[in-house]
Amino acid sequence: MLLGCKEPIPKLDVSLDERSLIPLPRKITPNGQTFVIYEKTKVYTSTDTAAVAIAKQLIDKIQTAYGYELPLLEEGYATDAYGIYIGLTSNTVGNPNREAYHLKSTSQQLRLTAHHSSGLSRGIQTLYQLLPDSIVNNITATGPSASVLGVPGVEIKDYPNFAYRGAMLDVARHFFTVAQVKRFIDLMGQYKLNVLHLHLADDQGWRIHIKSWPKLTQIGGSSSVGDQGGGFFTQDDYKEIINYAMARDITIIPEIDMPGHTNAALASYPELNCDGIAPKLYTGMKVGFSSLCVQKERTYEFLDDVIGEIAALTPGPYFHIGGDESHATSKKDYIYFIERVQNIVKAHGKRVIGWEDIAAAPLTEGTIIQHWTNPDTASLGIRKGAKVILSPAAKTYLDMKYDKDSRIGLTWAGTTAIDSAYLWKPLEVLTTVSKAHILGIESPLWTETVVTTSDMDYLVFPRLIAHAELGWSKSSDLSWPSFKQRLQQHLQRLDMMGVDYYKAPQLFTASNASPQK
Ligand code: TNX
Repeated sequence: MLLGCKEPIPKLDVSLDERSLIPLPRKITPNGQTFVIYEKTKVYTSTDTAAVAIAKQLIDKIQTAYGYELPLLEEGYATDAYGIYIGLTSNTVGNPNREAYHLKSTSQQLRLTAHHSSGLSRGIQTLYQLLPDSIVNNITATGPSASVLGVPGVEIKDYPNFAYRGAMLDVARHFFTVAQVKRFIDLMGQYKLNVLHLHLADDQGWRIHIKSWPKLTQIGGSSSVGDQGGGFFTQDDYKEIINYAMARDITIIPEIDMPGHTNAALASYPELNCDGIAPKLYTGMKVGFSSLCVQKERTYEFLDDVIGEIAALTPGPYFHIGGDESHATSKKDYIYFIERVQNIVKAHGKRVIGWEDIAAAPLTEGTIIQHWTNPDTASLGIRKGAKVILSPAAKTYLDMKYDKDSRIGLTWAGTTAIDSAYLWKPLEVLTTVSKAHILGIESPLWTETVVTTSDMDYLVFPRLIAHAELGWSKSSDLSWPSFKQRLQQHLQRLDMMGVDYYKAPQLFTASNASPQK
């Protein structure tokens, strides 16, 4: 106890075993002490805006869950009084990675430091996992909860295995609102994922307003799979999503899939069709039947406008051009098209990402391919100099069923149980690849069978959590029994957040309440 304190700091003894850390940090050294947070605990920050922002996030989170506001002090960071310290420092993790962070708790202090703001964004998530599960509560919804919080004493030095750790949300087959996307960002961010790829246009719907081509959303935004209503993001909506993600250090990657997967655009503007006739809106689930008219100059004026407007709204470095399953485009046309579009994207200052299919075309410098189904095609792209994002369908496609009885989902790539989603080696997916070629992992949620938030939760969780650990944690530390145990412990937190995850029988043993499908 510090001399001079008017009242004693409450006492609490919390063991690290009571907390579940996912993804597993690199280096964890418990010290047997407990840091106690209660309403008088001061939060000190370095003068950096990033440190202040993270401190405010922590204070907000505690206020939302427990109803009291910790005092924030932008002075006194250099002292060593009892308190929480959040700051940018020189590198104390021993790894230059921008997401590296150092977290240390003793009975006297809780310190979160990093040499880059991204490290603070990742580290704060670890701190939330070191707090009781009730940290996810909303006090106005749940009533008063415990107000003295114990953080187990530990030193953590942590940084990611892969730089790119993403999820994809298809808002084209079914539309999801800004609120649903924000909720998704919050959930994925808890597991240190740092990219959200938005699949913004497909045969069944065009979901982002383009001022120079307004019928894209007026007409093309009105449909969905099964004719279950449409929807689209205004440019302000899109900016709102971007800003929300940015505050959590998550990059948004917009995708406009082309030249195939474009029926919604073709239905909106007859001039984009080679025969000048607009097809009907499409509400089925087939792929590979539509194509922009590759030979028409108007097509490239259209794309220059669309890519230009979206690129101008997007602070992240990437623009995804899709390029998959263009079965209605001749190979010659496809190659010509992909070459031209890469140049348009570059002219708007963005780096191109495309599904692995684009490896059939010459790839401009810096183009990234996203592997999904054919390792040979992906390897061809790598030989052409591309880096790769790994989304092997049989392991990472969140829209695959867990087993044949899953209530929604597809099965074209097989079924993917939770252990299967965890048990694969990113370095072994493509034989011709070394770690230097791999940017990271992305888990796509295609939404042909996904309509509600509950549907989304069911397919995404807990598999996305498994992928997050594969992307972040040291590969030699990965262990299914350890992950399974931590995940089982973490389920209560998902329950408290109202996440309607799949209650996989394999996660419920005799000692752990029984599941229902
Ligand atoms: C394949 S993955 C597609 C999507 C579908 C998905 C369904 C990819 C590049 N194309 O158009 O939605 O399968 O799993």
